[in-house]
Amino acid sequence: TPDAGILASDNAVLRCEGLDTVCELLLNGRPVGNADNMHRTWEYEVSDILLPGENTREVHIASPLKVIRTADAREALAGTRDAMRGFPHIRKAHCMYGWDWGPRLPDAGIWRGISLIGFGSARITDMRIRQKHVDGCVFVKVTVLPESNAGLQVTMTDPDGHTLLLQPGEWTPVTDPQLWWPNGLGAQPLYTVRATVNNGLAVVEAVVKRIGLRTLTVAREKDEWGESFAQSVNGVHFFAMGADYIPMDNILSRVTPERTRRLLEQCVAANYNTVRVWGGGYYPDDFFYDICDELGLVVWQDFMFACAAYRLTPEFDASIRAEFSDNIRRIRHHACLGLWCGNNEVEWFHDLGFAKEDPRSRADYTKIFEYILPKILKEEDPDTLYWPSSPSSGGCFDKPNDPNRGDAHYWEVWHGVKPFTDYRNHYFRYVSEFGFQSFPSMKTVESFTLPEDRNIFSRVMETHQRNSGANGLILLYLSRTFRYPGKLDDLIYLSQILQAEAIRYGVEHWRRNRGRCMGALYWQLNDCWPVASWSSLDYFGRWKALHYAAKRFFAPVMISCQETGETTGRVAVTDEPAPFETKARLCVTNETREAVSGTVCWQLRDASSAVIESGSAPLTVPPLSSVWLDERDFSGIDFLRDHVSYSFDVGGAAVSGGSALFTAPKHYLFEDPCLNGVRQGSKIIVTAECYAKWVEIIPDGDAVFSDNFFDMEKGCTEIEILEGDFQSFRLRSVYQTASD
Ligand code: BMA
Repeated sequence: TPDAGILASDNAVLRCEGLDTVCELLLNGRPVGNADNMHRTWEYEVSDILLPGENTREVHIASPLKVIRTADAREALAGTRDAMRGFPHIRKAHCMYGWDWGPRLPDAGIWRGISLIGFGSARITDMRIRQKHVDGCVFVKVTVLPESNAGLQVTMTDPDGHTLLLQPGEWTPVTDPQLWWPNGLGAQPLYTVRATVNNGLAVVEAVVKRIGLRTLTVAREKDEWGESFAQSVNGVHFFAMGADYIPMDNILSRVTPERTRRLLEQCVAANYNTVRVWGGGYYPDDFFYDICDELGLVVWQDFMFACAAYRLTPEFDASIRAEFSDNIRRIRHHACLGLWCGNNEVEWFHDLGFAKEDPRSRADYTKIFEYILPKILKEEDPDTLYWPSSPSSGGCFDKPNDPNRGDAHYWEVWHGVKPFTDYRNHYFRYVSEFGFQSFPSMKTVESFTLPEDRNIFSRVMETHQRNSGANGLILLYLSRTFRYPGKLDDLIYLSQILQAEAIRYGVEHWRRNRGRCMGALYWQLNDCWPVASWSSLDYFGRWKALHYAAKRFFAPVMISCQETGETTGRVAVTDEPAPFETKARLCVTNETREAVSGTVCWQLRDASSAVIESGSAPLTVPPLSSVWLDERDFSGIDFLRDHVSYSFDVGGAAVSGGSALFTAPKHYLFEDPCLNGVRQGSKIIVTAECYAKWVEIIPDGDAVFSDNFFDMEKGCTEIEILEGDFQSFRLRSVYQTASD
């Protein structure tokens, strides 16, 4: 039922922000239009059809399976086999047709709001906000379309509530600008820009957008290794730390602002400064970007194309152009927007020859991602970097995954079965994907299994593992690292430790080599259903070991150890039996804008925790840099019994620390740490009688702790309960998981 205002307006439009996907709309039985792209907004003029009182709206949606099957029968397009054949034909989130972590559930429906809008000549069709930073001064220019709007007023309110009047279309200086920074580098002050049209009696149109004053781009400079790729905020190059984000739910309407905020807050809790919105899903809702603005999470934004070849028919061309403009206009003003990226792995897909059955596809690729899209962006958002693909070296199929230029996806650990230590052979300029799978926690497994299904090779559990061969890969890496576990629960725990260790190896190495490498985004942050996957937070938001590890290896000030030992020399004990060295080199990385002074402490200890040798040294780490300490030679130690523990202490307390073995954990002669834990208010005090590795506190409900899956020496450790709904808990470490 339209209100009187709408009926009295000159124009009435039905605005549909999410139609999924191929459909026809009817109002009062009369056709008003069609739609075929879920990623864009559709508007239909309905003034002639609208009636006073009740109106009937119908949306007839075609089967998303029939649509792709018919199109693919006409012309087959190459695409990843993890999704249903034909998925590149339709502008619908690819992963709805399945992915190597998602089910094949291409549902359909109205997935975002539909509204009826009435307006006269005063409608604001677009508001664009640009900013210029010159010698510490910030200028803002707001352009409102159509420019002919009479009675237009534009204001900007600063974070303290002071309002400034802006002249539309003019550059206006901002006094005392408060700059926006990513998480870990500074605060996130936000300004509100408001455009209103007053017809003399009342405000008839209002558009409000929130911005942050900052420059945000990617620095690409020629250097001794090739060409850098470093995110840069307000002129400061920073190391990007975070992960790749996929749709949060297979049922799209379940994604709420509350769930999104919760997910993104967990990113901040793990010290992220960046998230990459991966191109096989959909463009997130406005609230996603609002929350990223507030939390200081820089967004690497892919356009929605992934792992496929596309055919640029005239209809497809028109459809994606509209999709690009809609989404660029919707997202471009956000403080968090770090860069636009054409697609996920499509340039690489062609370069690897995966589109070979499709000779036109290279030409179509070039036209879409190196002509149409950059041209639209030049018009609509020239201030944000456009990067043609991920990974890419800048386009033209010129070695898209070159380690010395642009961003890289590195999958030799995991898909290529290389050992974790292989990360250290690669420096990359910015790693936008690398990952390792694990099983979700036992509680999550229980949510989709019956007791008789609780075996990773059961039919139900295999259905919740979408990457063929992945269970075998987990077991292979397990065999290289741990002793054979006795129970599913321990297997899950060890799979999570493997995952955390894999990613830690990579990130610590790249942060140690900060400057050459300037970003590490692991695959992947989250899940869209309960599944075995590369995520660090499972579908229910439960922290896997990797998320706790991320909190440590993404800590703004982090100490890490580059050890040399049996595992860096050979994968299996039967490999080349030449003697290997036992050495360790510590490094402290500071990703803040202030220098940090403290003390580096290390101890060589045996399995009982007894100190064999130790040392400490004061160290000042300049802002945004890594400082290596001298390498220490531990030759002659008992590498099966001895390990190194280390910490960086500031003001008497360790801000970062860890321990390193010189052999695989399965061969280290762990002793029983006799773990004991006591709850004291909001804390759990854990005591160990000797060295304990990857200590897990396992509550009987859900909880988030200040740390978990941590290493400790003989003594006690205080762990904070940050969130918790549990009665009791138990403890385990790797010592307890070996079966007889
Ligand atoms: C990358 C991603 C995804 C995939 C992941 C794991 O290529 O872009 O397509 O889920 O690898 O295989």
